This record gives sequence, C-alpha cells and structure tokens, in this order.
Amino acid sequence: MQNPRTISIRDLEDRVAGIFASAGVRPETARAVARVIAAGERDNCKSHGIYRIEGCLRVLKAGKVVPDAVPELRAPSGPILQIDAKGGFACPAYEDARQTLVDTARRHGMAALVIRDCLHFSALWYEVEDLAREGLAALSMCPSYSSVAPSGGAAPLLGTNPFAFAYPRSGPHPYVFDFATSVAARGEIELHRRAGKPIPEGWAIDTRGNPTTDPEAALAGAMLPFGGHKGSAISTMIELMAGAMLGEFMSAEALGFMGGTHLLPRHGALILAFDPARFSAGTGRDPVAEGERLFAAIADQGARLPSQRRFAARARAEADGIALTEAEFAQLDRLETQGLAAV
Ligand code: NDP
Ligand code: PYC
Repeated sequence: MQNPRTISIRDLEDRVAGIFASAGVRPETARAVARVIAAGERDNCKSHGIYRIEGCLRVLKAGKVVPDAVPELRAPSGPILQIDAKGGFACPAYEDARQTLVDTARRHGMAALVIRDCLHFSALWYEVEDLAREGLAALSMCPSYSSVAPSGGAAPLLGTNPFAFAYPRSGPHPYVFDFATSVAARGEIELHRRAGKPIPEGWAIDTRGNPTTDPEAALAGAMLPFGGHKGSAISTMIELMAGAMLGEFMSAEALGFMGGTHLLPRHGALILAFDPARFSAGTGRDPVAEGERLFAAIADQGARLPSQRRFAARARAEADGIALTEAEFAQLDRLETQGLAAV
C-alpha cells in the first residue's frame, strides 16, 4: 500500500491561516485559529482539526462571528480577569490574556479568566495544557448549544459542554484530560455521518426518544450525557459556572441566537488557574512529586493516562508530518480556491 501523504505542522497552519485570512478574518485571529486547528490534527483529534474549518466558515458567512474583532482585556488588581472577545473567535482572546492569567495566578495563588461573547469551537486541552506548562493546575469549561438531553429527559437542553483539566508534571508533558460531557463530542457524530458509519449504541436518542445508532437521527434527536445522572450534573454545573454565573449565554440561549445547530455556537468560557506551590506551601510536600507518584501507580496497573494517545500522535506528527487523506487534501484545496463560496 502507498504511504499516506503528509504535511508539516507549520505548512498546515499556514494553509489554514490563509483560508481564514482570505475569508476576511483579521490576520492575528486567522493565525490563532490556524494554530488550534493544526494542533488538533497534529494530536489526531479529528473532531476538532481541519474538519472544523467549514463549520467556522459557515458561521463567518452567516455573519454570526465577527471576523475583525479585537479582544479587549480587563485586568483589575484582583484575581478575576475578563477578556471580551467581542463576538469574535475565542482563541485570539485566550492568547491575548494568557500571560496576564499566568502572572495573576502566580501573584494570588489562583486566578480566573472569563472570556466573553466568543466562538469557542476548539478542543479545550489546548488552553489547559498551555497553562500546565507554566507550572499551573488549570480547569477550562464552556457551554455549547442545546443538543444533549439531561439524564432522565428526552429533549435537547444541555450543550456538549466540554471540561478540561491539566496538572504540571516533571516530564515533558503535563497530565491533561479533556472531554465533552456528552458521551461523544457532536463532531464525532458528524464524522460518522460523513463516513456513512453507524454511531455506537448509547450515544444518542432519536426525536421520539428511542435509542439510535443512525448519526442523522442522532443529530436530529438528542445526544446523551456521559455517565447518566453524573455527567448530566457536571454538564449542568458548566451551564451554571460558564453561562449563568458569567452573565453569558447558556446552551439554550446560544442555540436560539445561532438559529439552529447548523452554526457553531457563541457563548462565554471560564478558565481557572491554580499555583500548586502556593496551595501546598508550608507542608514540606512537593505537589508535582506527589502527582508523579499517583501517575506511576496508575501506570503500574497497566492503565494509560489521558492525553497519552494525543502526545504519541504529536510525536509522530513532529517527526514525520501529519498524515491526511487525499479527500482531506482536496478539502483544503477547495477551501483555498473557493473560500466562503465553498460552504
Ligand atoms: P474523548 O472521549 O475522545 O477523550 C476524552 C479524554 O479521555 C481525553 O483526554 C482522552 O485522551 C482520554 N481517554 C480516552 N480513552 C482513554 C483511556 N482508555 N484511558 C485513559 N484516558 C483516555 O473526548 P470527547 O470525544 O469527549 O471530546 C473530544 C474533544 O471535543 C475535546 O477536546 C473537547 O474539548 C472537544 N469539545 C469541544 C467543544 C467546544 O464547545 N469547544 C464541545 C464539545 C467537545 P486521548 O486524547 O489521549 O485519547
Ligand atoms: O464537538 O460537540 C462538539 C462541539 C460543539 C462546539 C464545538 N465542538
């Protein structure tokens, strides 16, 4: 069999940035968006890689994300920072605020970053991993749009509400987990639909509330929270913490604003950062070394850590480039030549 064609991480980033810049997106934003999309492909997170380009272009074409928004940071002397994305993409807002967030967390021991009114289409590990590389523990969460039925219900209400956590480690990579609070991310169902494959049982119900493995029926019906009532409660917490508490949209309002699930949602996001050294001060214990003991005990049982697959994919991409299918290369070509007309 022929080896798959590859592209370097940098070249992919350049091509994606070019697609967004040609669609009228401010160059700094196009570059920030391209960084997270290329990172998704690099780490083999297909549901938030180049597949997302078309979704973002659709939102741009619909006029529901502001292409030239310049985020505005409000950083008072306390631990709560706010950056207003002004209806633009979340990634440039995070990039603009991240150093102030790191400095503030070190100064106070903890800090919160509120991202207001943004299109947060990307994987959340990107932000928390970045903070853990600065020696901080971090949590990130945001609502989405109503597409998940609460446990015991049958109609979409909650979002796929992702939740990510990272903790610094002594080795090359931090400990990171990141998941949708639905059984699977909506992007996974969409990828199954495109591939003409059924989804696994337990992911979703149809419009009549019956279990389905048909991705079309699942997208029209409701997705299910992971872990039954437990996932449903965590998802509800995210609606409250990253929606109601921030004075930003919850998933039902985001759905109303976008006018349906055909457009990625706009809402707020919450990122929390903690300095472990400040929390353990005076105990004589090293919080990173304590973490290492736990990770070693997990590995001793033969279990793998979250993000291990992702970091292995990254190492392969850094060494050999990112393998894309011919259809994916064709998709990039088409988006480059047709831009917004392609969606
Ligand atoms: P997955 O179920 O694929 O993975 C969830 C986490 O569990 C990952 O950290 C993964 O690590 C880890 N993991 C998977 N299998 C194992 C295992 N056997 N042992 C230990 N750890 C494991 O994620 P989802 O499909 O739920 O979410 C995918 C992405 O979608 C996320 O990045 C999320 O942020 C994003 N998303 C974004 C939204 C938004 O609004 N911006 C909305 C919803 C989702 P690994 O990657 O190494 O496999
Ligand atoms: O995959 O569920 C998802 C999703 C929604 C918004 C961005 N990603």
